[in-house]
Amino acid sequence: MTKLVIVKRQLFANVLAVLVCACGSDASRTVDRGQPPDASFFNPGNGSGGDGYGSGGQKPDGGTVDAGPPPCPEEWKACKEAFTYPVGNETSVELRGDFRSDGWTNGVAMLKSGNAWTASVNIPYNKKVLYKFLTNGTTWTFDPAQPTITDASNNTNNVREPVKCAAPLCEEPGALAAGVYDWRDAVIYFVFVDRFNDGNAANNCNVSGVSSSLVNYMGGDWAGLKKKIDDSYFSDLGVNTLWITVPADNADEKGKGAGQDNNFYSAYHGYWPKTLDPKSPESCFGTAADLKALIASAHGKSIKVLFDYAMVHVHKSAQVFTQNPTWFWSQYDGARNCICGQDCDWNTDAKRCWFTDYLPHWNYTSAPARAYSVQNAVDWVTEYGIDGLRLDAIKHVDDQWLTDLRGKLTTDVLAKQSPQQRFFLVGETFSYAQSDIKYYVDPSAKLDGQFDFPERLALVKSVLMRKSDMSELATFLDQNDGAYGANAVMSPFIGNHDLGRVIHMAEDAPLWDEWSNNDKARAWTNQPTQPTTASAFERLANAYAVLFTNRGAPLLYYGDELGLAGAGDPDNRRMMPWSGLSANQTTLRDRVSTLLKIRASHPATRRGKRTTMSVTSATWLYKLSATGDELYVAINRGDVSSTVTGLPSGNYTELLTNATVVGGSITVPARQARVYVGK
Ligand SMILES: [Ca+2]
Ligand SMILES: [Ca+2]
Repeated sequence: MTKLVIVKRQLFANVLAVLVCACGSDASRTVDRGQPPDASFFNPGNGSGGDGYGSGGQKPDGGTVDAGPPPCPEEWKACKEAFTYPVGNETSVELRGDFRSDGWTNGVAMLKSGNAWTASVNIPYNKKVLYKFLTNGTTWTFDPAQPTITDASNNTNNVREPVKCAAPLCEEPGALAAGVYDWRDAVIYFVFVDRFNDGNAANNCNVSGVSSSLVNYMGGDWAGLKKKIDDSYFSDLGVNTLWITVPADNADEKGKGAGQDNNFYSAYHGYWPKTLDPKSPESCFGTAADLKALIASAHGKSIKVLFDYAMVHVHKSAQVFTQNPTWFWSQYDGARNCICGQDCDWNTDAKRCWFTDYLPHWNYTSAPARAYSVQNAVDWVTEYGIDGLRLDAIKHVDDQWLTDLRGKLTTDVLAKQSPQQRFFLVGETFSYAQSDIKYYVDPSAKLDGQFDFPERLALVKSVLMRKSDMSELATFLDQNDGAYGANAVMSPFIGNHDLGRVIHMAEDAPLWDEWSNNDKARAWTNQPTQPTTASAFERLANAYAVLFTNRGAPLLYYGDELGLAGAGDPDNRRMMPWSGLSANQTTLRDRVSTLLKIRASHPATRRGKRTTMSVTSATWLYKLSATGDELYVAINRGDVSSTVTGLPSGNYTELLTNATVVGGSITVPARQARVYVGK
């Protein structure tokens, strides 16, 4: 089984096209999207892992209060069991075994009581346990009262046959100490500050000579965002974390796009930092006091705040560059003009090439440069008391910068907290290869997680574009769930600021796919109008039903809760509409809100174990279970009503329609999701 999984992962990594990131420069959108992966992108077949409902004796409780213990995934159940060893002339005895993941290396010290050494430990429910005793810290000894078993490698252990205790404990993996925020509970919303809400016309900026109003400042600011926080827009929507664009002061001049892009842009996006001082943030968005007020409002509503942090480069007008040129790579490398995508390569020169000729790339092999930059990131954190950072284009900085940052956050920020929180570092590596993304994920030394581009692709292909089967999505997600390590908190998403707006991929005839670049072709001219057919909105709602009932800290790109229209960058950054919404748009937003309320009240959606009950080309029914919580999610991405099998007998409340439903075969209308909880 293990071998099969490894083979599949290697296959997965091999067939995926690796993408090159120009993310964050915003001088250019020359992302090379590579070649489309072939049909084996998804590992087809064997999508229905459902093993029915009867194995654990768990059933909907029929509405009675005392119907038995709360539901618990089989894998989390444990039984408290006593182990004993007869007292001899030894001075210490440890119990070691596979009753827990580190049980062979970290023993449980046994206590001497009368004629026996004893230890009471939690062992997995209904699973065979192998164990031995270590006496005096040196000698392996067997339990004389229990049988032994010798494996093919000639290792002999005691064996305890599977135990089914009457009242098993439920031990959730990854549970945190009281008072420590669990980032698996986060729902992130990306606020593109300049495009969100203009709360103060007096601070509006205008850069002359840019190619379109789409790439000039539009007036959004921190006061406008604060107003929406205060008006409970995010609380009503179900969002509890905001990622806001880079707050550092940016260059005030125009800049030409990189490479073949001859358009002129402004720094409305925040990725051309000029003044790094946290006390003097971008005046086009407000004052330091405005930014602090925004954060106070957010925290007052239990909303966390992540700043976007741009650490790959500064603008050439930055004083830190003009005064410390050796802290930056030279634009010229001998004979080469080291611009990414020109004489230097986006990949092989990733950590030194300039995105364009006015964006000097930090040289983090220089210790003083690295120390200055890391200190600056920490200064932003402490000045504003934020909860995490989103790190732009992480593959373009040396690893040492990231590990230094993690270390300094631990010593300078977390060490002063009680209890110590988890400072959330989420990165962006624009790739559909899990291996590229995973490289930076290590909550103890690097990132807590990254945006999950492979999951995004799977969701878009199956639910929005209907190009691949739901069974392929199920198989992909089963493999993807553990792909980044047990402690990672990945951020799955559907849309972001570098991709054409996803509503157009959900239309009856999608306007572009992942590989055609047609979203870019319409970014400046022939821009798409707002879709009006309900079907596109229903498909997007369906994708959200999957996104919001699965693990990770999901990301919602501003406007995508309304199915906002737009081609590729820069048309994917239109001003957020606050009036004139269609019924389809408000219905979609209401559905997002309902799904996020379900997510908030059901831990099984955030950290539960998922089991496929039935899956076909167009439908998927899965069970989610966590300690004391169990629900079923049915998705029909097809354009006709479908019968879905696998919902166990019993009575349920369907949470999206408030209907009472009887288990068995259920009917799910075209392009709809359903969420069932036992009554
Ligand atoms: Ca403004
Ligand atoms: Ca500025």
